[in-house]
Amino acid sequence: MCGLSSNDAFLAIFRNVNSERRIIHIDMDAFYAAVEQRDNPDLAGRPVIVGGPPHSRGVVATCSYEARRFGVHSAMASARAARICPEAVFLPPRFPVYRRISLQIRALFRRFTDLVEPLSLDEAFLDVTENKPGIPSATEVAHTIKNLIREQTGLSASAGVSYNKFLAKVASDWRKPDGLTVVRPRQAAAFIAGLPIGKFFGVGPVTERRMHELGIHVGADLLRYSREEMVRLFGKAGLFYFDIARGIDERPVCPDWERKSLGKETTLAEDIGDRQKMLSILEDLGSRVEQLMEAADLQGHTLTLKVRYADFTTVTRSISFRRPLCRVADVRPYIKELLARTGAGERKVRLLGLTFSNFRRDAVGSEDQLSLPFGQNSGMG
Ligand code: DCP
Ligand code: MG
Repeated sequence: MCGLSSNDAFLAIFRNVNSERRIIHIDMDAFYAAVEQRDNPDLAGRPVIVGGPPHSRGVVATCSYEARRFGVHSAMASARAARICPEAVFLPPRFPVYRRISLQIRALFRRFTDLVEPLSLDEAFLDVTENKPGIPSATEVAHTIKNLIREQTGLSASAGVSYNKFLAKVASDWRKPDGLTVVRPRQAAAFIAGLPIGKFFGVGPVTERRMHELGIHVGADLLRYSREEMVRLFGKAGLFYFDIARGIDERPVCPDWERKSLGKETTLAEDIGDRQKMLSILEDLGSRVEQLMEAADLQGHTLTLKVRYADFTTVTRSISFRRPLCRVADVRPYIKELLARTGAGERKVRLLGLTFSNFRRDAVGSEDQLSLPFGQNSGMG
């Protein structure tokens, strides 16, 4: 530990941070559920759950704030949600509608800047350091965008404004729904110091547990560790945590057309050796990646599987298709094939990831015809 104790030293860390940029993170409130309530006034003010039906093995995609009061949340088994909130109305998702609204709000964002990076159907980063209308205050821009979203879609969004992506994202989540939270450079140190570690970018449930075991509960606890200790404890991600604990996050807002790949990975709650289980986890990852790809209106010619074994060695396997794809239904056989080309199963696995790359940007095809793979050994091996 580097033994940081005095408050002055603590504040000094933040003094050299680059705070020139103005970043906004926008996140729609209870997105799918809010759309359902908007389109059916009978549902206003009632607990609404969008997701799989309770008698199936489905899960909650999202729920209205009325349902959240009962303890219902995303990813909860629908059966359990029905038990704790018996009067809830269950509805299946209507993706085409959500997608249309998503494009609508993205068009609004582009009135202010072309530096728009969608993270999913309902959230995006905007770099408004220089914005098209020339509004000097980023807070003002965020306020205007929230109002426009409400006027044009009838929905509410929450916004976070700060000088980097990490802080903007945490801020948008700070006072939901209909929130607007600004974290000024001067406030960042105190804000991060008190922030629960689970709210940090990239800290999933597994890392969160690990940090709790180490006695790291809030941002301030991270400051006790040197860069080297962070790397020893958390690998490459440790470097990132080291920086964001100090208010440093230089990642640029990366618009679609600059993006080279898009994917997701997940560290498993425990190492597994059962391939069937791995495939079902990859299926979930695949649906999340599919949503991100669709939100960004992207399709890829290449799919890469990442496998990290229990001993932390990592391999990737790629496959390329003639026709660009993004749907899990289309790539399911390839996922299986890619997994078969690793040692997963014989060796236990601690992390799985799926990434599309090699994008096609023009007209997204509408037929669902499966293309034949070519160059199966291309990409990383
Ligand atoms: N979603 C999903 N499965 C999850 C999480 C989210 O299908 N595990 C979908 C449904 C959400 C949408 O993505 O409506 C946006 O996700 P958010 O995490 O932003 O959740 P909400 O917008 O629903 O609520 P909040 O007001 O907390 O942002
Ligand atoms: Mg949301």
